[in-house]
Amino acid sequence: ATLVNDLYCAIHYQQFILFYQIQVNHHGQIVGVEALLRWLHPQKGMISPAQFIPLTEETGLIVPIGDWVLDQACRTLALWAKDPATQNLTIAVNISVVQFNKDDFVHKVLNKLKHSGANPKRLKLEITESLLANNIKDVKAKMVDLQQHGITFSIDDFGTGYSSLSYLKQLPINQLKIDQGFVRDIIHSRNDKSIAQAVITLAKSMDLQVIAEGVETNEHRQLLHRMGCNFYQGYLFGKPRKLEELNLLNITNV
Ligand code: G
Ligand code: G
Ligand code: MN
Ligand code: NA
Repeated sequence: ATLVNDLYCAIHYQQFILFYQIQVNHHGQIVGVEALLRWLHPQKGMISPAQFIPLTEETGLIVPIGDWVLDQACRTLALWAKDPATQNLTIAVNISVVQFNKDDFVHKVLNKLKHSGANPKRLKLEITESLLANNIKDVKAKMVDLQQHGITFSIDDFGTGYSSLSYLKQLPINQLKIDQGFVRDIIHSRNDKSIAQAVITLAKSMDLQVIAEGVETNEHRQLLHRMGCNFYQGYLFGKPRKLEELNLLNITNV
């Protein structure tokens, strides 16, 4: 059987798992998590979304799969709302362009929040610049609608896309995510450091939050902190894990 055929059955057979990776502030306190999809294939084992998301976008399967991800995230938020230790944490969910561009996307998200009882303010949607490459009017209308209900937006892989920067002032964006491709060699690469600094400066001057991903070492973290970055995500703080295996206690300064 091909991977596509297997994908059609994967939801029904409950082969998807949602992992969560923590995000911390400059004190090392957990502020939220990013939800990261995993596929536990019966023969091939754990498959990364990088290997199957493109296929789901071509086939439209990303829509039911994305629905499942949002349902899980909303359920977790509703659960966390009951505990003072977790009630302020956000969950960031990756949203594919295909998913966002569906006419009923806004309606669906709002319904899922309502149905689960999750606080919209704790849901963050991670979108990429590719979404902003066209039909900006339509995208803006949807984002504004969601934002007015309390949902926030983060631009994932910022700086790796092709879109113009002018959208930043037109859209209700809350956060820029520095791509891990700029963080990996930031200690030794002047170019990567310059780009990361430009993103941080841009974010600050526009009153946006900025988070660095792929933070693997203390050197990464300390340099980014000196550069003005206030939020971090990466293996230094924790790998993506199942909900049950997440350690949501504060991470002390490592
Ligand atoms: O966790 P990992 O590094 O394997 O993720 C690889 C890529 O898959 C990342 O770029 C991430 O944005 C994407 N991804 C992870 N989970 C989801 C999801 O639920 N929906 C979509 N559309 N993309 C996801
Ligand atoms: O593109 P996006 O940011 O949505 O995906 C994040 C991806 O990066 C996930 O697949 C996650 O597993 C991976 N990731 C998270 N932290 C680190 C890290 O510190 N180092 C590396 N190499 N990958 C990471
Ligand atoms: Mn992401
Ligand atoms: Na990214």
